[in-house]
Amino acid sequence: MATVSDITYELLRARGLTTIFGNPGSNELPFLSGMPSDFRYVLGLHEGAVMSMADGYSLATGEAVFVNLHAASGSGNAMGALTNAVYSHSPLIVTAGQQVRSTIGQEVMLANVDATMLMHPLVKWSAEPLCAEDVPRVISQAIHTALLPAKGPVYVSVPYDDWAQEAPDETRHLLARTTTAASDLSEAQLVELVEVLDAAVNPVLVLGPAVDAEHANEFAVELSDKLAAPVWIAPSPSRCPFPTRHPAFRGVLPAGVEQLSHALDGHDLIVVIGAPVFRYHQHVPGNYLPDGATLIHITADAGEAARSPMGRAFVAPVREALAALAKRVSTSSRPALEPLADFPEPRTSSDGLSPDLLFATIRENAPADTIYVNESTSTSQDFFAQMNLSRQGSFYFPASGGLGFGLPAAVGVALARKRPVVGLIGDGSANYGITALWTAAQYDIPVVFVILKNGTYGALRGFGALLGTGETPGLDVPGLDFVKIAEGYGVSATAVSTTESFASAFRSALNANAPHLIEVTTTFEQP
Ligand code: TZD
Ligand code: CA
Repeated sequence: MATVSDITYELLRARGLTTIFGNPGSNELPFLSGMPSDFRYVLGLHEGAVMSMADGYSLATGEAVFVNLHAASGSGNAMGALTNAVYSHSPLIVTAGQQVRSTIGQEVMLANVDATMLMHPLVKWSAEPLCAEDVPRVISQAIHTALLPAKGPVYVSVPYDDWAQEAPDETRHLLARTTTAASDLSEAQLVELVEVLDAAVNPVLVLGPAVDAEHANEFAVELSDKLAAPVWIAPSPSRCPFPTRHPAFRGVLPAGVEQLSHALDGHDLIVVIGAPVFRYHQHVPGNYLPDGATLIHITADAGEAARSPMGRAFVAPVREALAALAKRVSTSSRPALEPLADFPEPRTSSDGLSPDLLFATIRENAPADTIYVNESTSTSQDFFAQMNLSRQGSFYFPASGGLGFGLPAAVGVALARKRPVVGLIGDGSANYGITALWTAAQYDIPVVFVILKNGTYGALRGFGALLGTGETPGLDVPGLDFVKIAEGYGVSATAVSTTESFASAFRSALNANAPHLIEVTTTFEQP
């Protein structure tokens, strides 16, 4: 007779979940001891890094990923990173080992007290099976729940002694189960949307991460071409949904109410696709919409639609909606948009590389299919102004703004994809996920980590200036030597401070086929 462990592993194999990201403790040993040899266990040294590596892997593959953490303490360590997975709709099956069933009530060491409540505010669903026999079904439910729209992380706590119990034969039905969802825009909705788009005098598209996640980038280009409509990326982007050198590309919308509606001034129709409306950041009150504008919102996430403060929302799969709209709208008689001007001339300085000079140098030296995982918070505008991102899946940024994503997510992305991966990580951000360097070294994962060393939490200085909070404690991060830190974790590293030395270190790192870290002295520019 098969055990709960046997059936669970069969189930994970049937769902393609054979790469497991984890950090173990005593509670997880019975699960780990049953792991078949065709599974790959990727060890992370801190649960925040484990979660972000898994997130990166899921973002790059578009698939569910299984995560195994230790009890409440390990789960707690992962929760900051989990906030990013929530807003990027990553279907992570987060599991944690629980103590022996009969002893949990005594609160023995490492019992996960009230386990289902722990991640409850963040995940789509959390559970602890009511008996051992139900463990495989609960894990099956977790996988299907994570993957049904809108996708997102789930949490399951499994007691120590459940894995060795016998699984009832009927459990085998789980192996062949599938769940699919269908809820395309109706014919009537499509007709109405096409009418609105065709009638607009000066429409604008605002695209979000779901366009990239659903591989709908080309439909977005087709729609903007037919409408001769400019395209903005929705504020605080976690992915790049549109080619940044296309004539229609206008940049990333600012994340303040006032500035955002100002940027959209003059448009009578604003069509937001695959993004929340809107993910503001700096609180600068103002009018939500420019005068005379109507907003249409298309998203697969009903919660996202419901919580918006304005607009008419259509809850539907983004890829299908974009494809249908691109096909059906009339080709506009407005003139085609002019090609973009050349890249802006980068600033130069004797104190180090300006961020835009760094990005220009990266653009000139990296292969066109490079994937950038960015966690350099004060330099986003320079990044989008200087980079030529043209392919699906070329850019990732922490979706909730929780730092500690970038460095480990770059490792997860590189594990999942054959394309070159460059992590652009601030000298502040790097510290929250630094232990992923060890995983990159041990598993020989070829990421080029570029640490932008400006000595400060630059974005917070930018906020301070914008919001008028003046000089505050806790904003500088001097005294960090990332070459030594990287070498301590087993990753070779170089420190540079000129364009030429950066370009040469960067080129050899790209060719190394092994992880390498480049610490580059950068200037701080007020964002
Ligand atoms: N802690 C966590 C987990 N997430 C956060 N977002 C912050 C703290 C606050 N924070 C920001 O929002 S940006 C930032 C902090 C500390 C500065 C990051 O500094 P950096 O990049 O060196 O990585 P810049 O370019 O110098 O801003
Ligand atoms: Ca910094």
